[in-house]
Amino acid sequence: MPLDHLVVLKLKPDVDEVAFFAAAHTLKKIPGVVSVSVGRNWVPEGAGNRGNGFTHGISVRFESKEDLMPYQVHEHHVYVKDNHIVPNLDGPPGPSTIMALDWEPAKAPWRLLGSENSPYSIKVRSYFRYKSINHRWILKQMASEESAEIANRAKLPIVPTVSSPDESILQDSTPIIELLEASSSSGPSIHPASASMRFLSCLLEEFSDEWVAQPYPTAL
Ligand SMILES: N[C@@H](CCC(=O)N[C@@H](CS)C(=O)NCC(=O)O)C(=O)O
Repeated sequence: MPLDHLVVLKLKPDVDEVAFFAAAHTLKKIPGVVSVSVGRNWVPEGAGNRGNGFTHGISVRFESKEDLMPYQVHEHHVYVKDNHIVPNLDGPPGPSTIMALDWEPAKAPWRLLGSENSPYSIKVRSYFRYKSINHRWILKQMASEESAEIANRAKLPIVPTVSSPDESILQDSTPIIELLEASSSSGPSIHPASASMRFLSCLLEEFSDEWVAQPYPTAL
């Protein structure tokens, strides 16, 4: 998972921005750095500017959080900090001239559009709970903007309908669960370890899911 590193700076009014921006971009050559963005706060003073005196920002994306500490002590980072950042600060290095934040970008949750009366919805919700997958349960009956937004992207007007973190739509409870099971390594498996028990488990699932719900034939 990537790590985003944000540094917010209060630089002197007469900072040589061309040199400062060029130096910041050279940080890209440090191992683990995916991208660098640097610039001046473009909102003018008095026009809704909420910079609290801070004037510039540098954001660095790393391949992973393991890259941050080696970056901090990397000789090129130390060079850029000592020669282009600290001398340009509008005051001594401290809380009023520099701040930094680092975060792993949080994934949007899975969203499960379902109904309390729908056994297929409850089946998929049980799976999300069993695997401790971060998700939101959205009731179709509530007819909210969010439920309409998910339903409108779905091919079929049925529940459960699942919207993934990357906004793709999944339908039909068994393939939804199998897809999640194949793509996640976390949590307990829903399949028994032995091949014969796994076959039996799939057979029971298939029977209960597709056939037990069918109307019983009254005449042969
Ligand atoms: N094979 C589908 C069946 C889904 C299904 O039949 N859902 C019913 C509710 S249990 C449904 O949405 N019916 C239409 C509706 O409620 O508007 C699955 O396993 O997800």
